[in-house]
This record gives sequence, structure tokens and C-alpha cells, in this order.
Amino acid sequence: RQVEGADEFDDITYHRAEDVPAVRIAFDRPEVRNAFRPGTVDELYAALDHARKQADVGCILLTGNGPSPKDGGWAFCAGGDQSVRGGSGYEYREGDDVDESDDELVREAKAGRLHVLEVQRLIRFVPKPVVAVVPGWAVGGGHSLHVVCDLTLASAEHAKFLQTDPDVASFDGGFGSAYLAKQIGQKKAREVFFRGKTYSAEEAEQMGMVNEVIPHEELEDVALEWADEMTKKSPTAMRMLKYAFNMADDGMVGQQVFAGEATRLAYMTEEAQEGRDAFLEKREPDFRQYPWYY
Ligand code: 1HA
Repeated sequence: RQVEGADEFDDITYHRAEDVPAVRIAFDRPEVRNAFRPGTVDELYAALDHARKQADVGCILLTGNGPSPKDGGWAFCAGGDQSVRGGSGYEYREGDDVDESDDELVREAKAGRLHVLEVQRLIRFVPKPVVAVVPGWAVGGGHSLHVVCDLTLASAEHAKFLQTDPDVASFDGGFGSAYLAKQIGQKKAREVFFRGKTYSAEEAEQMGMVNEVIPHEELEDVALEWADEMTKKSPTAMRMLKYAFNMADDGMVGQQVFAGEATRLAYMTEEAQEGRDAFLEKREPDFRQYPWYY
């Protein structure tokens, strides 16, 4: 079913699965291969952030609606909409849905934006698995989005993976390239960017950037099965694992995010509660009652 408030969105759709504690967020501009403009990114961020905050949602499926009404083509996302790329980023244009009461947004609307990078960080830090469900083209900034997702499932018939960044004089020098190299190795990642060749779902699976290739008709069902499996596991263990996988590559920020969860666990102990209670009761804490575990 559609998530409440999602009818406000123009460029994405946002649904909650009925039987599985998962949501489906989909680019909804199939006529331009689901390329994103600034408003698309705003909506995507809002939906992801909403999903992040739902304690009864354990998995996020990110996909692209299709096929294109123009030619029947399928896409996950074709990256930044080149028709609104201006001098300093992607620009809001006349008629776009910009909230005029939001001064900051109005100011931002006049400047070019690259805030899909904020979406990448949100996908990276949301404490639940995010699965890229790729029904067609994953290109440029859309390719980078699949790279940053925890898992990727791809349509056997229609998924295609392509990096056009240097063809259009753009470059994702962060997760899109460096993290891709962690996934598929330095030589292959450099080939993906430097040659700009299109890879099939099967080739992408062999490289290690796709988890499973699935017949197109079954793609969404299988994605829901994976979501079902993952959301039956311990939320704490899944969260700690995601952050543990991230930590080695995310430096001090990765440590901070992982440590935040360790702090949450520590707060749940009697030992931590003794610290709090002693402060509130204006007495010395008695930590001697707790063991020095080894
Ligand atoms: O690299 C970044 C960033 C890096 C750092 C920080 C922020 C970043 C933000 C964004 C990006 C980027 O995404 S740069 C890379 C931008 N994307 C591209 O260069 C992909 C351009 N598109 C294509 O290469 C091809 O269209 C395609 C391989 C995705 C599909 O080819 P196909 O199946 O032959 O279809 P095609 O006829 O080309 O496209 C269908 C329609 O979709 C066309 O419109 P029409 O002529 O029917 O009016 C086409 O213009 C439109 N379309 C496709 N992709 C885009 C697009 N329109 C605007 N922007 C697009 N990206």
C-alpha cells in the first residue's frame, strides 16, 4: 500500500509491503530512464529518511518504475538529469515543486545541487539493509546508487550497468568509484569508468557488484523474499553488522556510527543505569558490583 503522504511525491513512489516489514521506494520518471532532478533527490531523501525512522521497517528496496511509456525501456536510474545540469550542479527549474515558504530551499533552488551525495550517505548510514532492485539501466549517478546499496538484485533480461561519468564530464570520486573498487577490484573498477562499456546483469554478478540475477518477471517477488529473510533476523545484530562492514572504509565517521550503537547497548545494562541513578541521587556510583569481563 502507498505510505501516507506519498501522494505528495511527483518523481518517486513510496509503498509499504503488506506481509513483510519492508518498504519499496522507486524512481518514477521512466520516460527519461529514471534520471533524477533536484526535486527527485529531495523526495528520495525524504522517503529514505522516513523509512529510516520506522521501527517496524527492517529493509528498504530501492528500484525504478517502468517500463517507459515512450519505448518500453526499463531503468533503475540513469543518474543526474542532464537537461537541468547547470554551471554548479543540477538546478530546479520553473514549475518545479519548491516550497516558497522555505527560505533555505528557495536559496538552494537558485544554486546547482549535488545532493544525491547526501542520499548516498543516508543509504550508507541507515541502520537496515538497503537493496538496489535493478530492473533496467543503472547508469552514472544511478550506477553509484546501486554501488552504495548493501545488496543488488538485477533483472536477467533488462538490467544493464554503465558508467558514463567521464563521457559527460562528471565524476563520482567517492562511493561510486572508490567503494566500487573495494567490491570488484581496482582494475575492473577503473575499466568500468575509463572504458564506459555496458555490462549485463550476468557480467555484473561475475564481477561481484550484483548479488543475484533474477528473471525479470520474478525480480520484485525475489526482492521481497530477501527482505522477508533479512527482517526475520535480529535487528540489533543486523545493525551492528551493517556498521561493522562499513567501519573499515568509513574512517572516524564509521567508528562514530558503530560506537553509537555500542553506546546504545551499554545504556541497556544495569551498570550504565547505576551511573545515571547515582548522578540523579547525588551519591557515589557503586561500579564494584559489576565484573571486569574477560
Ligand atoms: O556523476 C554524477 C555526480 C557525481 C558527483 C556528484 C553528484 C553527481 C550527480 C550526478 C552524476 C551523474 O549522474 S553524471 C551521469 C549522468 N547520466 C548519464 O550520462 C546517462 C545519460 N543517458 C544515457 O547514457 C542513455 O540515455 C542510457 C544509457 C541511460 C539509456 O540509453 P537508451 O536505452 O538508448 O535510451 P535513450 O534513448 O538514450 O534515453 C531515453 C530517454 O531518456 C531520452 O529522452 P528522449 O530523447 O526520448 O526525449 C534520453 O534523453 C532520456 N535520458 C536518459 N538518461 C538521461 C536522460 N535525460 C536526461 N538525463 C539523463 N541522465
